[in-house]
Amino acid sequence: MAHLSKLILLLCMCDGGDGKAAPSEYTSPPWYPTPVAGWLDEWGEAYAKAAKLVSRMTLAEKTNITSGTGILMGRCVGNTGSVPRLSFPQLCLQDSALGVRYTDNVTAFPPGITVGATFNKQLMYARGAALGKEFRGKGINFHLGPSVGPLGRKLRGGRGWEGFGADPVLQGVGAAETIRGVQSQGVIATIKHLIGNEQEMYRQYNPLQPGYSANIDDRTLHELYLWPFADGIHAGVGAVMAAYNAVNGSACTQNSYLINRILKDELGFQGLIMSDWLAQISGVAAALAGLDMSMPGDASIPLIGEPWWASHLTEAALNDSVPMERLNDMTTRVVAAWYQMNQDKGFPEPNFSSWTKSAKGLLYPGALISPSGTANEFVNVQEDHADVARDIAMEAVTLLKNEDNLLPLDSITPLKIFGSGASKNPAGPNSCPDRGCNKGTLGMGWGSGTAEYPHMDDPISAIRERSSHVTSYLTDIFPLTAVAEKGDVALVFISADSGENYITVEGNAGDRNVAGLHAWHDGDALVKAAANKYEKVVVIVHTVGPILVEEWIDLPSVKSVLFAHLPGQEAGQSLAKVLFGDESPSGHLPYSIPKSEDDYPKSVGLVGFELGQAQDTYSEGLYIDYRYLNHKGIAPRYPFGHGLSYANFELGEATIVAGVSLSSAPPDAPPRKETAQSTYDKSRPPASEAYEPAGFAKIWRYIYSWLSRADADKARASTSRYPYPEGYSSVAKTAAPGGGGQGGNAALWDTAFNVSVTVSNSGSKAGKAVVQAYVQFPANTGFETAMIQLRDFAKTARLGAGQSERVTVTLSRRDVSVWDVRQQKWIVPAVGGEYRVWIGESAGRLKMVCSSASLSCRGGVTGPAG
Ligand SMILES: *[C@@H]1O[C@H](CO)[C@@H](O)[C@H](O)[C@H]1NC(C)=O
Ligand SMILES: *[C@@H]1O[C@H](CO)[C@@H](O)[C@H](O)[C@H]1NC(C)=O
Ligand SMILES: *[C@@H]1O[C@H](CO)[C@@H](O)[C@H](O)[C@H]1NC(C)=O
Ligand SMILES: *[C@@H]1O[C@H](CO)[C@@H](O)[C@H](O)[C@H]1NC(C)=O
Ligand SMILES: *[C@@H]1O[C@H](CO)[C@@H](O)[C@H](O)[C@H]1NC(C)=O
Ligand SMILES: CC(=O)N[C@H]1CO[C@H](CO)[C@@H](O)[C@@H]1O
Repeated sequence: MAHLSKLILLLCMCDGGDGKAAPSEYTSPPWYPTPVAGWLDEWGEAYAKAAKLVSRMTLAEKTNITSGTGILMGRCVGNTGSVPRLSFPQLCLQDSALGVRYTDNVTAFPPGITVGATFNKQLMYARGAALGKEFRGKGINFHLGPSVGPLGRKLRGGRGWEGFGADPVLQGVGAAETIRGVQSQGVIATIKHLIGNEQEMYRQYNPLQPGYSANIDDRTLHELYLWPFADGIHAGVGAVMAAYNAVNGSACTQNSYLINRILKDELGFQGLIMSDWLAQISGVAAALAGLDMSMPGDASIPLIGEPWWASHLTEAALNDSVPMERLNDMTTRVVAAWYQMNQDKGFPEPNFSSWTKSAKGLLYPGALISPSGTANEFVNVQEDHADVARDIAMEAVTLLKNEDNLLPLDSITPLKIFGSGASKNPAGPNSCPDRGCNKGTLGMGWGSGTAEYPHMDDPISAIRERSSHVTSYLTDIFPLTAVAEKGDVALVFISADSGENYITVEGNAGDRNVAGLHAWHDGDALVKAAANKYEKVVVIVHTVGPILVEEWIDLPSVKSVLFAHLPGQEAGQSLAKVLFGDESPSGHLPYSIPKSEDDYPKSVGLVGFELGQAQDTYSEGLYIDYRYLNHKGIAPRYPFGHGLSYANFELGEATIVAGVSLSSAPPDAPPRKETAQSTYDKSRPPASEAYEPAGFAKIWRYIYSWLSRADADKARASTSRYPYPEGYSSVAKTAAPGGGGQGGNAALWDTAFNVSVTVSNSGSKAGKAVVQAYVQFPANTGFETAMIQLRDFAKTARLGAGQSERVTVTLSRRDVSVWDVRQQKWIVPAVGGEYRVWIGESAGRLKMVCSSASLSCRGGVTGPAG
């Protein structure tokens, strides 16, 4: 969601975006009609109930619930219309992926990137469940998260921190666990942004320029960017959000191939897809292309009461432009998602307002004249969720370097603390709207992916509790007054921030366009100055993503480096527990740290700055992050997955067992079952179903689905034919070969191989170990693949000295497959060929390998990337 002041300036071109065309090899073929949902068993009951209810709805009732009522026209950032006659309520949609946005008494959890760095599936789920409880407690039907797009292809991309890391499996596991957690509370999760939203600048359509086009080939789409969406759908996610940008030249909100064919047919998505806020650029075309919900309801110019849908969709159905089958399907998808999460059984109504902090306020701030009433009930939904937030922030702390075992610290060593990031923003942690500044401890990036901090537990307070010998210099310029005593340890806090495009912070319009990959506020100079004066320096980094550390990482006094990522509200104790050794660090990098930005190809840099549609062509294909560096033989400073511990872990006996017997393609999916929607009357309804009731007291500029009697009659009598897009058809297509279940062919999730390994702690301090499993495909299969690819991971319990645990990681059929563009299926490129499963603690440090051919494992090896 973007910010109002900027949105108001966004008048749309609304033509599907013909700017400078995408390279001719990148096109999105037309794909119509939208598959009618309800054929999968997991959703069967919800569809049966939904069909029963929707079959009783009038036309204006149906179009009321697939559109928002307009921005600022209700308590939430998105509010749908309702069907009062049948007791179907308005639905509330609310940001963000890390906590309930725009309200109080909630938890500001760490964002996705920090969650990814824990490599802990239980914590991923626990955060999802806690989020679900808080959203439910505030009366929110749709949680607008998790975010897995951006995937993290661009190191400078502004919103990568909202997702779990620069790898499809880490993103996919993070998304699936979050979704299961959120939906366990009866709240509909919304996986976003479909797809290719890898940078912030030039993402939106505006009068001068269409949003950029992400030009992605089919195999790269499937193996990297679509992968976590498939996992989310496999986990049963109820909603998807379409991105602002285009793919292959066609806007994501109306790309029929992307929505109808890939999302709904191949991935078997049974929920609903909504637009990002004001991302929709057409009415009929978007409906035909498969969009199901218009958010927040306004057309391109908000706040004038003009919708793309609602009354206009009613009109489009009456004049026969949008077939009733499509309209019924969108409505049914919304109602089915509501039943699927049991929201028909006592779901609370919203009890907060996004638009005021006061108890009373305008009910419809977007209206010129709005009634006032209760706005906030201040329901406290935090429970003990600060514990989950703190555990995540702590388990994410990633120790990159620890020479001479400088860490952990004791309580008597004199500490000198540098950097404004050690303490909270003096003006208050929420003083900048949507966290649009980098002042004080950086707990999250900026934009719509934020929440208000209920408090900020800052590092300096937590450190002072542990040590009586603390001197602090909380500035980013090294103070001339800094004193040095014998035995001093200097702790230097530096940071790097980014966020969403509608706010520019220190010249950065979302992406790190000015700051590059260096620490902000000249953090490099601060570290160097401290390293010059003190013999023992610990660098603590709060960051949205990779930063360059080359200027100081090899300085002899820089002994220890900790990445605390973005800790959310619990930044202090989580760090102190690691610094002072109550817990060993157990975080691992969710991306690689390169030595230079030039180590990556130009294609993953920011694009735009030109007339016409900016073209973002994924010419690096399957090679991003460690996949690229390995492919080119470039050593990173720290590899993906790297993270040290105070404990010392060793891998013991390992075994590999085969699961299902593999065949080239997975077994064909069974034919689709009949959907409950097949009972619908598909004929065009009478105009009377759209008539606005006499005497209804309308709120000015609110979006309604009714038409005046005259307009309804006129639309119903229209005989002109809609100029359907090329390739349009209303005849159902045969099912995509790659489909079958939720997320694709159900057999893709069968176990191909399990690897079990014993991890033991041979050190003297307790800690948790992370086991990472990377697959290496057989050579010469006809499919080039990345040297190694993360496929699964596991984290042990806290192992004391001498303790061990046996962990199992799983490779599914999909994990040993490639996407075959010609067959449009995942295929195992070499059935019976030798797959190697590398086990270790980072992509660069692999200590054991198992072979699928000999079904045996060996230790004492060096990984393929050295
Ligand atoms: C985009 O174009 C590429 C190259 O032709 C094609 O492989 C891919 O399927 C297209 N994707 C979409 C979503 O249209
Ligand atoms: C549409 O929703 C609004 C807001 O909830 C409600 O006032 C109106 O009655 C609904 N219209 C229909 C046709 O039910
Ligand atoms: C607010 O949420 C609480 C807890 O979920 C619920 O019991 C209550 O009904 C809600 N308040 C309002 C005014 O809807
Ligand atoms: C029917 O109504 C819709 C919505 O106003 C409009 O976009 C479309 O062009 C109309 N179709 C025809 C054939 O006039
Ligand atoms: C693989 O491991 C999982 C998780 O431990 C287990 O549920 C499954 O049964 C195992 N499958 C095989 C073939 O060993
Ligand atoms: C427990 C708690 O944090 N309550 C707060 C809820 O929100 C109101 C309004 O902001 C505060 O006054 C309460 O202190």
